[in-house]
Amino acid sequence: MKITVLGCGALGQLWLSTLYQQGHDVQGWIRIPQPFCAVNVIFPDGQAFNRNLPTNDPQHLAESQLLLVTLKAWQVSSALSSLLPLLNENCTILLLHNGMGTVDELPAHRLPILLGATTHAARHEGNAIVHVASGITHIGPANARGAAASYLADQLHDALPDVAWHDNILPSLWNKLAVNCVINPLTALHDCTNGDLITYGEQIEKICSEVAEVMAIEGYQTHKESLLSYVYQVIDTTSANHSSMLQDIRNQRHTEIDYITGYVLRRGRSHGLQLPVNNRLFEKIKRKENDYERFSS
Ligand code: KPL
Repeated sequence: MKITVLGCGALGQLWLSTLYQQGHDVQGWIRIPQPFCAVNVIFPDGQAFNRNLPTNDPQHLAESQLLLVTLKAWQVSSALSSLLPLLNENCTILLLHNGMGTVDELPAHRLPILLGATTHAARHEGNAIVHVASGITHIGPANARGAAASYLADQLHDALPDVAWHDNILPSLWNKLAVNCVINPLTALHDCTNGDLITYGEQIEKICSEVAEVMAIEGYQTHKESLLSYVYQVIDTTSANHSSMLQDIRNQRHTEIDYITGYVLRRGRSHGLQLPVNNRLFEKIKRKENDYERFSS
């Protein structure tokens, strides 16, 4: 299959390497074009993939059957707006990022779109990407044409298992959103690993309780207890991780808070809900972000 991976960060390189190894015709797409993308991944079993893969070939993009978007949530709509006119009408777009709400920002189009959430963890170490934890990628349709693209779950599963297809992907995305509402801002504010969060039980419970309230009013069957149990499971399996938001704050990069806690606050507000605990976390992260962005612009 011809595939373009938009974004060649840790997750992008993980997918590029595994799809290439599976025999797919892959290229990367990066903001500042370069002749190739150096993909250097070390897998959990110690095996390494180290190869230069092609990038930014417009012909390859036009013929791609899948555009796999691994950008940060806040980069998605502007990057995709310029690429949408270059894609063929059967190209499926899969958005894989933390948070929700990007699909509502895209310009009108008729392409099949899938949304996904992954629990694979990969991070930069020197020049390499280390695939630190295997996980599950949940995918499903964001529009009617996306519903016909379930065959992609098998292709992606063969490259980087596990991949699970959901006819209704939204409950999985909300569960992952709850995890990110807890782990990302708390680790960024306390400058700690995911595992260190077990000492913040009271705050974790309040965050989950507010997210569960929004989910319930949006029509999802959920309880604070089930969100809590999922959050603690992820804290446990990723205990040594430095969350993506902690890394963003440490490196003075823009964070995904607008699409994580910000998305929950927007949905809550539309139902007249006050979410004081999540609101405070949102403001604190925005303040940190503004402190360094003020000086860089
Ligand atoms: O998605 C993550 C992130 O860091 O962004 C979690 C699941 C919290 C793992 O660190």
